Amino acid sequence: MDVTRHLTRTIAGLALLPLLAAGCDDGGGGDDGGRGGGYGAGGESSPSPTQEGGDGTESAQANLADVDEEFEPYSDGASAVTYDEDAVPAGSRVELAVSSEGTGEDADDREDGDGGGADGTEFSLRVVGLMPDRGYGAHMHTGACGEEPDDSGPHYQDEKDPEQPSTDPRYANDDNEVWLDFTTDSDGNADSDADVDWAPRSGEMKSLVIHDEHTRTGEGEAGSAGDRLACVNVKL
Ligand SMILES: [Cu+2]
Repeated sequence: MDVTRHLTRTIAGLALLPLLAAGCDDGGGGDDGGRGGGYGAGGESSPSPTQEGGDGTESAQANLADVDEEFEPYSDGASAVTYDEDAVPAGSRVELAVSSEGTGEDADDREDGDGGGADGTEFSLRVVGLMPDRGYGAHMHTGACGEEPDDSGPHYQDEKDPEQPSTDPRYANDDNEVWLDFTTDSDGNADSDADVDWAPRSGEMKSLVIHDEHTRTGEGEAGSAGDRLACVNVKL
C-alpha cells in the first residue's frame, strides 16, 4: 500500500514538470523577439522600467518631460510664450507631462507594421487662467518657440506626410499627430490628454502650440486650428 501511494505521489510530481517547462517556453520563446530582449538586457544594467522587457506583461512608465511654466511675451529665454494676451494672458499657466508607456495592451493600431516594440506615449496637459468657457486647439509641433508664431514649424507626425503643409486626414489625424484640444471651464482652466502608440523621435518634437480653434479634421484642412496663440518649449 505504501508503495502505491509513494508511486502516485511521484507520478503526480513528475507530471508537473512538463507543465512548468511548457509555461517557461510560452513566456520566453513566443517569437524572435526573445533574442532582442536578451540583447537589450545585456547592454542595459539600469533598473529603470523600460520598453525592452520582451514578455509584454509589464506596463512600465517613464517620465520623458515635465513642463510647468507661466506664459509671458516672447523673450530670448521664455519657455512659454504668448502671442495673444487676451486669449492666453501673461501669468496664466501651463503644465505638460509626457511619459512613455510600456507595451500597449490594447494593440488596436497595428496597421502600420512599425509596432515592433510598440511603446506608447502619453501627453497630459493642464492650463490655468486662460479665457473662460472657450475652445482652443493644441498640438505638438516640430520647432522651438520663437519670436514669430510660425517659428514652431509644422505638427510633429509619426509618419511624415510627403506633402507639406499636411492637410491630408490620412496623416493629419490624432493617431499620427498629438492633438490636445481643450475647452476651458468658467475659471479658464482645462485638462486634456492624448495617447499615441508610438514614441517621439528624439529631438524632433520641440513645442506645444495652443491655437485659436478646435482642430479640423476634413479633407484639405485636417490639422488646422486657426491662429497660433501661444507656444511652450518642450525637450524630448
Ligand atoms: Cu498646431
